[in-house]
Formats: sequence, C-alpha cells, structure tokens
Amino acid sequence: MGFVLFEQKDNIGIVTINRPEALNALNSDVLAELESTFDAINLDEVRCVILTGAGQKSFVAGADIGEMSTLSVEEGEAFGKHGNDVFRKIETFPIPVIAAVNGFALGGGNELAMSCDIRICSDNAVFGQPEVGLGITPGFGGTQRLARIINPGKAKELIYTASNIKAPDALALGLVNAVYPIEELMPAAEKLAGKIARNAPIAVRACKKAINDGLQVGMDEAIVIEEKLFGSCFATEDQIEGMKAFLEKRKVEKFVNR
Ligand code: CO8
Repeated sequence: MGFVLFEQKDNIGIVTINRPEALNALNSDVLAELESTFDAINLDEVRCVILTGAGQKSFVAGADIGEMSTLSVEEGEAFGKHGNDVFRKIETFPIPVIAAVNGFALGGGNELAMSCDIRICSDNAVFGQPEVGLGITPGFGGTQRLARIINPGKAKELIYTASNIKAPDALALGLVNAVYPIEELMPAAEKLAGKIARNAPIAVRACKKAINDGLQVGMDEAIVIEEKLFGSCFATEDQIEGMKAFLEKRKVEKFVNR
C-alpha cells in the first residue's frame, strides 16, 4: 500500500502516484491502487480530480519495464487489459480529471495523462511513446488516444520514431493546454479545478459525458446525446437556482449538486 495517495481539499480530490524511486512507473500494484483510489472517491463531495506524480522529476515514466520483461503473450495481453481498464475508468470517470504532468510522461505515463480530460504540465515535462524502442507497441491506449488528441500524422511520427518531445512542443501540438514552472503547476491545477468545481456539478458531469460519448458517434447521433443530457439538467435544483440568480441579477451562492 502507499503507491497512490489521496487528499481532498474542499471539493477537489488530488490523486498522487507515489513511487518516486522508480519515477512513478506503473506496476500491477500501482495500477490496482490507482483503480481502488478512484473507486473510493466520494462523488457527493468531490467535483474535480487532479492526477499527478510524486516528486519534481516524473509524472509517470511508463509501465514497469522490469515487470513486463518476462511476460508471455497471454500475460502481456492481460497486463495491457489491466491498464486499459483502469485508464478507461479514469477517462469515463463521472467528474473531470486534470492531469498535472510534473516531469516525465513516457509510455504508460503519456497514456495515463491522455486518459484525463485536461492536461497541463511543468516546464520540465517530457512526453513520448518509447515502446517500439523496447520491442512492443503502446499498450495502454497510446495508439488510439494520441492519434485522436493530436494530428494523426504527428502521432504516427512520434510513435514510429519513439521520439520524446518537451513541454513547448506538447503545447504547440495541443497535447497539453498550458505549461507552468514546476512550483506553479499544482497551484495552477488547483485553480483550474476550483473553477470547474464552482460550476453546477450535474451540468459539468453531463458536459463530460456529452463530449466523450458524442465523439464516438456521428453528428446526428451525437446531437441527440446532447439533447438528452441538456434536458436532464431541468430536473435539477441547480438549474433553477442558476437561472433564478441570473434573472435576479445576483451571483449563485452555492450549487448543491442536486
Ligand atoms: N519501469 C521500471 N523502472 C523504471 C522505469 C520504468 N518505466 N523508468 C524509470 N525506472 C527506474 C529506473 O530503473 C531507476 O531505478 P534504479 O534506481 O533502481 O536503477 C529509477 O527509475 C530512476 O531512473 P533512471 O536512473 O533511468 O533516471 P534517469 O533520470 O537517468 O532517466 C528516464 C529517466 C529517461 C525517464 C529513464 O528512466 C527511462 O528511459 N525510463 C523508461 C522510460 C520508458 O521507456 N517508458 C516506457 C515504458 S513501456 C510502456 O510504458 C508501455 C505501456 C503499455 C504497456 C502494455 C503492456 C502490455
């Protein structure tokens, strides 16, 4: 135990991968703890999650190469599935997850960051999918998510060449939304999470679902997904209060998540 830490600050949950001696590399135990940590988040209280790595050098330097080195075909597939299941849980987690990438985000580390809704990073961050240099493909969704988040041709170049890129290039490619000096990264992540957490939580959740689900289907179907979620907001106290406050020319005091 102790490979993943959790802290709650008001309505914000902070999940920290805590294996700094191995640059927070993901072995089976880390993956299992990451999953149980997300499962334990109190969704009545927490409205946004920040995911980061312990220390100032690495977010996650990939899946654990030592553990992977002796896997059979079946075990490799099972390890890939374990990671994919956990990352998909994060991607479809009901509330937004911000990756605060504090250093290396290589292989499974970049894949983990890409499973989050929003990525911001420190100026020492390094991103890449080095797998083909190790004789494997990306196995925790890298071939799929990188080609969807950035230009597919650039994703192919990065994956085929196993090249790493630094923070300014990640920003230019749209892989991250912003770059900060390392000491400003978590304050910036908390500020962003706080801004999200102050909005109507049910509406924010519905937006996440609409965007995620809508991106998987054609526009005709996607727009219906939005219609349904939009409609569902009118059953909430927060919709009544949000609109009432506007009409009464005052600020919403507090959204109640109902
Ligand atoms: N796995 C295991 N241990 C690691 C990893 C890793 N991915 N990365 C770093 N470590 C360990 C090192 O072995 C070292 O341990 P020790 O002190 O016991 O020797 C410690 O962390 C510190 O690392 P370094 O001494 O290497 O630190 P440097 O600052 O010199 O280098 C680097 C930092 C450049 C990040 C370097 O550590 C490195 O290249 N790491 C590996 C990066 C990598 O290739 N990651 C991708 C792995 S493959 C992957 O993630 C596939 C995901 C999908 C899997 C699907 C399975 C089917």
